[in-house]
Amino acid sequence: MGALTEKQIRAFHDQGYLVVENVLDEGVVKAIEDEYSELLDREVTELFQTGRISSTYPHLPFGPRYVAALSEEPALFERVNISLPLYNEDFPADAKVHTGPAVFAMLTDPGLLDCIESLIGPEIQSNPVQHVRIKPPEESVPQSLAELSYVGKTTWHQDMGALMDEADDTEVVTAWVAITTASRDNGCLCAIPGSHKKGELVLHCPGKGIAAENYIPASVLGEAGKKRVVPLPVRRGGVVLLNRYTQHAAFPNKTDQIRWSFDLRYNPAGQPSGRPAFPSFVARSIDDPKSLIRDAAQWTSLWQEAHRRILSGQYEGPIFNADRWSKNADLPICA
Ligand SMILES: O=C(O)CCC(=O)C(=O)O
Repeated sequence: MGALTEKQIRAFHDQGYLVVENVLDEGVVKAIEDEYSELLDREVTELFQTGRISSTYPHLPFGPRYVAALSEEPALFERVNISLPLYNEDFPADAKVHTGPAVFAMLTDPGLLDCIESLIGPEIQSNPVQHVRIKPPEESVPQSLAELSYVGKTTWHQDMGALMDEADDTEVVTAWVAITTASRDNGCLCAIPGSHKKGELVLHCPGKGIAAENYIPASVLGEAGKKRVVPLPVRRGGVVLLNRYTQHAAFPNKTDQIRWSFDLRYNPAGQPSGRPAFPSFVARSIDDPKSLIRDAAQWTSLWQEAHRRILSGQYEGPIFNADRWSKNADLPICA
């Protein structure tokens, strides 16, 4: 049964976004923090043992420890992500994807799936376009990651623009989950109300430093668009739901603490995900309960298999749809 009221569903369809507080129980959020503390501990130990960082920073709490290790080894962000890397070239044989039980519990959380069910019905597939974004205070972001939205700034975009064309008719919904309370000061999302209504992609430019960071140029956003920007603060455990065409971005983190979120995506079961290299799974189903993935071990093996197929060349296509916007690189509007 869906969790959202008629009024909330109407607001989502009118505005293209909806902030829902108190979706995840404190226990679910705390389990993620504990799991990530252990993950960070393992990662910094390995980085230290292989001489890539000068200390494991054992006495620091999670946020400062992550920031300290990241400043020495920017690749750390990729080692804690819940996705494999998005590039084909030089795909790392030892690429990591974090698929722990606490993250799986969040992905399949009944309260979260109830919200999604209100929007797309009860046959729900977890879409593998998903990331963790642990954002340091702006001045502590390593220079090489400043343009990368996992760590640094998030420019204006529509989520549909990051998918392969195969997903053009897919009704994917983004669920942006706050692990730390997100405020305007620490870099919450912001959106332009109603910007999804045409149901089409506007022009994006390929990112300047990082091509995969597609952005909508200021002139396409227009003065009117910029004036209508709405900040979307949300407390820890709350969720921001986004239509696939909603134009949105995130504010920079101006505080001295990390800002931590996960962005997850769900689509009606059976629709293409837009990232065929990576595994989708059925998270809720009445019609076909046998198709459900029920634990993190099963989910982990799906990612392991995806990794193997990419490395062996069995998966031959691009991982990310770079072609969608790269052709715009020379347009004056993208200069
Ligand atoms: O958290 C962020 O900075 C950006 C997330 C985002 O834009 C998304 O999930 O589509």
